[in-house]
Amino acid sequence: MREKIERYYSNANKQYLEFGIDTDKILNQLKEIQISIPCWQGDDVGGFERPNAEISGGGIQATGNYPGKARTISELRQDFEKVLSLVPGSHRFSLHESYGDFGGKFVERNEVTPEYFQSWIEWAKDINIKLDFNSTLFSHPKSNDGFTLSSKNKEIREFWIEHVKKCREISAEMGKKLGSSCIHNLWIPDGMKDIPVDRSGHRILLKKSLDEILKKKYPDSQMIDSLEGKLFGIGSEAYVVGSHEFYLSYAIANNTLLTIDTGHFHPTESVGDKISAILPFVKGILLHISRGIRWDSDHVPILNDEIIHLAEEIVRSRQMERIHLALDFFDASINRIGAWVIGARATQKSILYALLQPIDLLQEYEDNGQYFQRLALLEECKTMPFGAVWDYFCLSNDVPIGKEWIKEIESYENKILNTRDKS
Ligand code: RNT
Ligand code: ZN
Repeated sequence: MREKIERYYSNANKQYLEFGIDTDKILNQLKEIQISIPCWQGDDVGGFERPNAEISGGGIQATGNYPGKARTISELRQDFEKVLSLVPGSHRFSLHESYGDFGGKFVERNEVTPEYFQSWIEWAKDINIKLDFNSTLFSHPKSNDGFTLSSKNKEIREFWIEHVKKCREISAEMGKKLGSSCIHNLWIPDGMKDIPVDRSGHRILLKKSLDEILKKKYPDSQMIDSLEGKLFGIGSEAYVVGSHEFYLSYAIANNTLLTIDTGHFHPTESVGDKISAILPFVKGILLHISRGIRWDSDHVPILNDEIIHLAEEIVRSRQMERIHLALDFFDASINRIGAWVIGARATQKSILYALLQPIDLLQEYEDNGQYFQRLALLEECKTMPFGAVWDYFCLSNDVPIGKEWIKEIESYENKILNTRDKS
């Protein structure tokens, strides 16, 4: 097997060299690109705040009831370690606040401290990964009326302001302890089902809350803030306070990152096109790579046209260090470890696909007005031996090649996941 993959790769390498592309160099580059993988794919966004916690409210929804979901912190860690063994390269784990190690007691969201995340930091050190973090402003009675940081009720607003302040402190602790800046992402569910008359009031309150939250500065080496807008959610169809325009403006004015979730736009909008429009104005972009079907359905990303276009724009920006790759999906209808791996590998494949294009020549054609040549070359890229390069990448990073990893997941399901529902 190894010998065959190496032979195919060596041929592919020659073919790409004729295109002016050095695949060895590209694979070294790909190896360094970290993807922040969401903890919440492992348990349908349940978390460990209460026993058998389930996602509720907030306009997001995990559908499906495939057996074997992680019920405890140790099961979630075990599952994620399996994922890491099947995804080439070294990656990050993105935690929500509701996944703290609360030791069986209930810790209110405004009282959470870094101590509840020490065991996560230790685990991350042990397995040599980095962490990212997310405030959790859904699945809570204080967000049930549809508003959090933009609530007209001062007590509710202050409760959530305190929560996010605490989460930033936790993020800084993670970044400091692990020696890698932790991105703190903030998404809030605030919005209305039907047409509001006071759109502005909530937005002014949200701005004030954010100003208050961001007063405390942390060094970039510890944590960086990112803000995530969206178009609509279940129950917030008519009005979302933290819309794309709101956060785009806020991020530019306040030097934060902007989160772009690929499921948070109208289905006909091109998210790839947004990269070059936004990047010159913001500190950086955090991508939540997801696959929406008809709506923000959070399906597992696959190697489709949208993700390829996005990857091409990331690579062509030539500023990849300012674009942070993260995934955001939660599919409860298929094997959850399999979902994680498909999404992570598809994202890596899309970046590899984009890196393997002769950008300089394509650019030259474009600058010369040689549009036929540009289109023809882009078409030729599609039938280059991309798969042989991907397989070799897997081989040289000690993860299963081709479809081999499907068997690994099947056996993990038989040995581990299938025992969970019985115990
Ligand atoms: C919701 C946002 C948000 C969540 C996670 C669980 O629409 O996309 O990023 O998916 O925080
Ligand atoms: Zn998201």
